[in-house]
Amino acid sequence: MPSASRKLQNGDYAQVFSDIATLLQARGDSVFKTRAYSRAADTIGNLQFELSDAAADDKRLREIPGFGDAIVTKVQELAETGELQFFEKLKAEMPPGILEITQVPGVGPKTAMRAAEELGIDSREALQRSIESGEFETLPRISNKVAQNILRHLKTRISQGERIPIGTALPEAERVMEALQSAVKGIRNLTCAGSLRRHRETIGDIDMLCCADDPEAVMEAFTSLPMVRDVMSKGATKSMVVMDSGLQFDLRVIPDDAFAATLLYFTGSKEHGIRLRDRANRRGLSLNEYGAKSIETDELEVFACEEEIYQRLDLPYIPPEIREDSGEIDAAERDELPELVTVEDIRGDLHSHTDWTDGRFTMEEMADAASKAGFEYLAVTDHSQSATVAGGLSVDRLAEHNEAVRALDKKLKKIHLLTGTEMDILADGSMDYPDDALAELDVVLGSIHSSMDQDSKTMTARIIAAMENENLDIIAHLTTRLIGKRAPVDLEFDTICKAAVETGTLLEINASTQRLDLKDTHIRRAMELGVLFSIGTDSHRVHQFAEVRYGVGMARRGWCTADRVVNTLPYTAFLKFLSTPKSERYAFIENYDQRS
Ligand code: DGT
Ligand code: CA
Ligand code: CA
Ligand code: ZN
Repeated sequence: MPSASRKLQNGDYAQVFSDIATLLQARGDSVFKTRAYSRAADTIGNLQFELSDAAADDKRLREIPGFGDAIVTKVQELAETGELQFFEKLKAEMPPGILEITQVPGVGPKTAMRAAEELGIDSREALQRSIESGEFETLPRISNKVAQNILRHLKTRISQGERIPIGTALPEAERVMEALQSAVKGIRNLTCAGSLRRHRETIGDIDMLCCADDPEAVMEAFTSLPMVRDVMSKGATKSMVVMDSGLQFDLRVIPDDAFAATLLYFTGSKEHGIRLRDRANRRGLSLNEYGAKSIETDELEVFACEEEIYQRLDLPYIPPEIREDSGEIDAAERDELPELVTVEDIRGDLHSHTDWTDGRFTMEEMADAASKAGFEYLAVTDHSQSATVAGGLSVDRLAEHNEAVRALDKKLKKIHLLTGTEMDILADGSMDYPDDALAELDVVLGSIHSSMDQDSKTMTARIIAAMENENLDIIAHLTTRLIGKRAPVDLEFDTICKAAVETGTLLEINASTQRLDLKDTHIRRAMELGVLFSIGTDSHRVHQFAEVRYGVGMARRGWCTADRVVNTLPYTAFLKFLSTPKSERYAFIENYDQRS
C-alpha cells in the first residue's frame, strides 16, 4: 500500500533520483538520460525549501533548474504516494544489490552490474568474499590493485552514505591538526577545507591542506599519527587515511603560492566552484588549483589569499558557509552579501540547564563556565513541571530556583544571571506554568517535548497558541529533531515564522550538536520572512558553552546577520529588550542603534 503518512524530505527525493541514475547507468542507458536524474538529485540537495511543500505547485517546480516533465511528474507522484512506480519497476528488473554495492567507493554502476550478472554478487558481504577468493579480479578492467582498494573500503565500512555529524567531525579534525603540528616541524597554513569549512551539519570526509618545506616528512607524520587506523594511500604530497573513529581524512601539501587557489578549490562547494570558473572564463581566465591562467597567453597568475581571487573576479569575499551556489554569487555581484553573525558577536546565552533539573553541574559551576566561555549574561532555564523525566520544577521549586539565581547573580562579578525556564508547550498549546509564575521570569523558552507525532496542522496551531502568550519569549529547538536519531516534527514553517513576527516571539537557533535546530535552510527562510532569533547552547554540562560556534555556523549558513540575533545585544540593551512588551520587540530591534 502506498503511504503518504510521512512527509518526504528533500534528501529522500534526492536519494530516489540518484538511485535511478545509478540503475540506468548500470543498465547501460545513455549518459544524456542518466545525467538528468543525477543532476536533479544534486539540485534537490541544494534547494532552500521543502520540495514536499512545493509539489502541488507545478509552476514553482518547473522553475527549478533541470526540472522538465520527467522529473516534475516523478516528484509529484512521490509527494502524493510516497512511492514511484518507475523506480519500483526499475529496481525489480535489475539484479538485487546494485544499489548497495555501488555505495562502496571504487565500485561504479558498470562494475556493479558485471559483478551481479557474472558473479552473482548481490551484497557487500558477497563482494568481500569474491575479492578475498580472487574471483572478483577475473572481471574485465579489475586489477589486483583495484580489487584490494575496494576491499579496504569494505573493511573500514566507509561508504558514501555514511556522514558524520559536524559535532563529532570538527573536534576530531582539531585534534588531528594539533597532533600533526606537534608531530612534525615546519607545517604552515594547516587548514580544513571541504564541507567542514563550510560548516555543513554532516561531513562526508575531511579535506586538509597545508604548506611545508618537507612534504614527505609531513606525509610520514600524518600516516603514522596514533589515531590512524588504516592508510588508504600515501604519496609524496597527498595521503588518505581512516581514523579509529571511522572518519576519513585527506591531507595535501601545497606549494605556498598555490595555497589560496587550492583552498578555494577544496572548500567547495563543487557547484560554487563551477560558477566561479565560469565567471573566470568570461574574463579570459582559467581558474585552477594553482591560480588563474590566462586563456590567451597561458600565463599563470597566483594569489596570496582567497580575497584576492574573488577580487580578480570582481566579487567581494564570499564566506565559506554560504558557498553553496544558492544565490551567493548574484548577491555578491550586487554587493548585497549579508554581514554574517560571528561567534564574537554573541554576548549572552539564553538556554542552559543545571542540576536543579537534568543538568549535570551546579548553578555556580555553570555560571562560572559561561563566564569563562566569554558570555556577559546567562539565562538559567531549567525544565518545567511536566518534563518529569528531566526532573522538571514545580511552581514552588521554580520560585526557589528564581531566588537562587538572583542570589547567585548578586555574588558574581563577571557574569549577569537571568531567571528563566525551558517550559513545555503542552499538547493543546497551553503553558506548563500559570501566567503569574511566567510573568516573574526574565526569559521564558517554550519547547515541544511531548506529543511530537501530531499532524502538521495541529502542531502548527499548538505552537502558534503558545506564541500568543505574552510571557513566552522564545520557541526553543522548534522542530525537535535529533540529528541521525529523530525526525523533525511536522509543521508549517512559513506559517509559524509569520506568527513569530506578528506576536513578537523569537525563534531559537539551538546550537547543541545533536540538535542544530533551526537548521540552515530554515534560518534562511525565516530571515526572508523577517524573523528574529536567539542562539542558545542548551548546555547541560560546563563544556557545552563552547558549542555556541555550531549554532553560529548554522546561522551563517542561513545568511543570518548579527542584528537579527537578540543575544548579540549588550546586557543593558538586552534588559531593555526584555522589558519591552512583546508586540513592540521587533520594532525595538529594528530601531536599535549599535552605537548607542
Ligand atoms: P563531503 O565530504 O561529502 O561532506 O563534502 P565536500 O564538499 O567536502 O566534498 P568532497 O570531500 O567530495 O570534496 C571537497 C571539495 O573539493 C568540494 O567541496 C569541491 C572540490 N571538488 C571535489 N570534487 C570536485 C569536482 O568534481 N568538481 C569541482 N569543481 N570541485 C570538486
Ligand atoms: Ca569532504
Ligand atoms: Ca574529500
Ligand atoms: Zn529542550
